[in-house]
Amino acid sequence: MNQFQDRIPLPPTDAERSNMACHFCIVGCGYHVYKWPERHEGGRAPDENALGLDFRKQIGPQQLIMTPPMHNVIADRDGRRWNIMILPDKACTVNKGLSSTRGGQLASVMYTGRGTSRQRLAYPLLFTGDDWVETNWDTALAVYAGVTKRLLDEHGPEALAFNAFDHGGAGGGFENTWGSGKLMFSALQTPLVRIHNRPAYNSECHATRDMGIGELNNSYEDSELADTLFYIGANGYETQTNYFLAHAMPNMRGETIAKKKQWFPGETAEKAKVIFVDPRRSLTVSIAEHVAGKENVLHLAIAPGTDTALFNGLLTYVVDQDWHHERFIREHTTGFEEALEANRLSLAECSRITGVPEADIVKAAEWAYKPKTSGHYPRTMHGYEKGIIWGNDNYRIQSALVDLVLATENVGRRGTGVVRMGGHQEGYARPPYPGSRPAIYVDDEIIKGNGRMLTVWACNAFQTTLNSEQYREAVYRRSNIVRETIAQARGATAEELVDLIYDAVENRGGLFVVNIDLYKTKFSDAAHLLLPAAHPGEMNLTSMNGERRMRLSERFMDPPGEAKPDCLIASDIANTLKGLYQAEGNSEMAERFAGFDWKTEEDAFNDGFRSPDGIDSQGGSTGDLATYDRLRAMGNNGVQLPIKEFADGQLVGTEMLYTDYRFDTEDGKARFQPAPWNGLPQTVESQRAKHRFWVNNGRTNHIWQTAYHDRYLAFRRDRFPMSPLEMNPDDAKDLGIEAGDIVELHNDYGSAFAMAYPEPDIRPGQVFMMFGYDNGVVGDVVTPWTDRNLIPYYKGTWADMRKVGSMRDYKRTVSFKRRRFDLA
Ligand SMILES: Nc1nc2c(c(=O)[nH]1)N[C@H]1C(S)=C(S)[C@@H](COP(=O)(O)OP(=O)(O)OC[C@H]3O[C@@H](n4cnc5c(=O)[nH]c(N)nc54)[C@H](O)[C@@H]3O)O[C@H]1N2
Ligand SMILES: Nc1nc2c(c(=O)[nH]1)N[C@H]1C(S)=C(S)[C@@H](COP(=O)(O)OP(=O)(O)OC[C@H]3O[C@@H](n4cnc5c(=O)[nH]c(N)nc54)[C@H](O)[C@@H]3O)O[C@H]1N2
Ligand code: SF4
Ligand SMILES: [Mo]
Repeated sequence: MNQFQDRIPLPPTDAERSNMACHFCIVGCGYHVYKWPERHEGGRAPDENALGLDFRKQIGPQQLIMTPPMHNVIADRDGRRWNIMILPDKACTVNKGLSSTRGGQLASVMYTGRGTSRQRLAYPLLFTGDDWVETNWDTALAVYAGVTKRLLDEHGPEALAFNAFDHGGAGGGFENTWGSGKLMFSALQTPLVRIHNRPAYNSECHATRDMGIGELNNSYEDSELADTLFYIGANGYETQTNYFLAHAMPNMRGETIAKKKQWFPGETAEKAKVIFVDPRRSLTVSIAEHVAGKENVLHLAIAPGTDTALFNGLLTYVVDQDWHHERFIREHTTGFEEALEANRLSLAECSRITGVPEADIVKAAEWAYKPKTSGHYPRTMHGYEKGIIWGNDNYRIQSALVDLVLATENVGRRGTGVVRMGGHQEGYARPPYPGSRPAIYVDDEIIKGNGRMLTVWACNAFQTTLNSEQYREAVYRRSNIVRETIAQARGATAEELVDLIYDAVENRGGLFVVNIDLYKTKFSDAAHLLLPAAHPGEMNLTSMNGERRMRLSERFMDPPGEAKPDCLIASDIANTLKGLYQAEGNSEMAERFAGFDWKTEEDAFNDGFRSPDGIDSQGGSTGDLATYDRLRAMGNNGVQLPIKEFADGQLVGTEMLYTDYRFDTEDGKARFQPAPWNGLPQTVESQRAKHRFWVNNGRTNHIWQTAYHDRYLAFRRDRFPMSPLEMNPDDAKDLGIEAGDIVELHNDYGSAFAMAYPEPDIRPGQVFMMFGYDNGVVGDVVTPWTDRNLIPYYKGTWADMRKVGSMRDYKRTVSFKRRRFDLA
């Protein structure tokens, strides 16, 4: 669809206005949704439009951000059509009125009932063996619950596999994690569950949690207060955009110096210094140089996967200089001496392993940890994300990083922190996972022929998992067995279909695949049943952002057709199963599926987030203080979890964790963990030894995740018709590759196709491919290696490259202009 038109109507004064936290990234920017009847509009005088602005003259710079993609005309179920406008909220402390290229198009991704938006699933779809047909919920649920029950009765829960979201924002939220979690863990009790972004049910942050430090421990404001901003494997401008623009950048410009002086009297306060640890010169590095001045930015372009060595070298140097905090270490931590002993690494060794000059390692240590002129310890905010989470041995790297942070007391003080920059918003409320740690490598089980039914819920591993070529191949092969069986069915009732499917998965190695999504996806190509879900805006949904700020995004429109919120799909499934067990007089099993009598998403919220005991929830013990009404009243600023109290009509939250030195361990002390440098894993090393290019991969500003909405938006699709692959121009020349050519990366695990995009900032022998796209999947060359807790090393694989050929259309229509902001 084309999002651009030459005029947009203004909301009239009586337009309905509701609150919405952007559904996409962790930052959760505040937006206002205006809704008013189609063919009406407000006037340009300030008392004639809902924004109260005077459009008869030029609006001031930065006074308002309003673009055509922020407007749309949507359809409700009764057929009435409405204008909607989704504008960033100036009063929201998160984004301060800013939008990003992704959140700025929220209105464009809402269901209009026309054009490409009709790609949204509106009714359950059943695959008849050769074609999809629309069906009703009764039939869909009878098939889903019927197969589930046969498997549960005759096999036990291990036959029931799930790929499931565990986050906030779209395809998540406290309501939906609770609904799906209660179904999977309390009712079905299956351990064969993997999370949307990794092949097992585990944590992205096992190490830091084991050390007593939760991963979201400060506020966005701490990036305004820090002396030094330390970005580790995080491309903040492209991936947490408005956090970077609204909080980090003002500090880089020196605009927060007065605030720092006020907060920390007597301490030296200057504009921020910025350190990046990233093998690649990212857009964020170039922007930071532009904003802060090159002399205030240090880019440590480490050799891929060598972060552990870098942190250990820094720790050793800092302790040798006596810049560590003895008193804090003594009183509030354990295990310092052992960790130091294990991690010790000389400057020379550190430099040799990481490829970073010794002088730069020393400079980083001085910027981040050397006492300031005023004698105070510097306040350094450490923000890390997928460069180390999906790095070489997640557990080891995080241990090494948190050791360094603890030694220098960069946690629990304002202006500091060691935090995930984050991916999605968070919204976790689930009963405990019934499996163990390490959990089950679910993808591997599926490849080996285990699991008989797979529910794919708001995620799409076909584009996003590791070793994805082999995974897809196994799922297609097993799914086809079921498809062929279904194709034989003539005039079969739902019950007869259940018997046929059961036979195919039980006796012939088949896999019954159900996809619960907004759209038909690449994964749906292997599915047999599709259930249509609703997303934020079409339901009320609560989530928290990267500073634990919880908001209610309000429903302002209907979902398409008969699509439903995920939590209510979960309750439908549970209630259908309960009915089946009751019908055969099995009250014990029926009881397991009790407790799903929810009418609305608010019922699910009250049952999960607000329920008092036994629940593994980010709500904590005071979650019950948060009601929908109270959250609605708190608007786009919401409340930072955990909630302290409800006083004077306000929910009172927590800005920073660990200011009281009570860490999340049994004795309340933070725990150092030994983390010696351990090289590359053998599986990865073997690819490195054989192949020419390190295949770095990750995000670009324009595209959200698997492009599930973006693929239908001409502006996005035309920008990247295929996954762009940034590569060094000399390497390109050497292989006879030009911008816009199609190339193939290949190694022992698979091959991935991409569109060449030469970029001088990419080092020779390295490439950067956009992850997760539907046209060119980098996961096809990612090895199956994981760390001890089954966390993948998505960023670490090597491959050879071949030119497939030239693509006339790409060359004609795609801009290959540099995406970096160059300083002359
Ligand atoms: N090589 C490589 N692989 C990676 C990564 C990497 O850096 N490199 N990163 C990993 C990371 S961090 C992530 S998060 C994953 C992302 O991997 P996925 O989670 O698989 O990708 P998404 O596009 O977020 O999938 C969301 C799906 O849910 C649907 N959806 C959206 N909203 C709703 C809703 O409200 N309800 C329902 N039922 N469906 C909805 C969308 O249409 C889409 O199909 O990829 C991981 N894989
Ligand atoms: N525009 C946009 N924003 C997004 C998303 C999106 O799809 N699009 N997705 C959201 C999600 S779910 C997530 S998880 C976040 C991810 O946010 P980020 O982690 O910031 O994004 P990535 O691009 O995956 O990876 C970050 C950086 O890791 C670097 N890297 C690779 N290998 C190494 C290494 O060995 N060491 C170090 N130190 N760095 C390395 C890469 O060069 C890259 O610049 O983004 C969120 N925001
Ligand atoms: S920065 Fe993230 S949350 Fe904010 S508007 Fe952009 S995508 Fe949405
Ligand atoms: Mo993510």
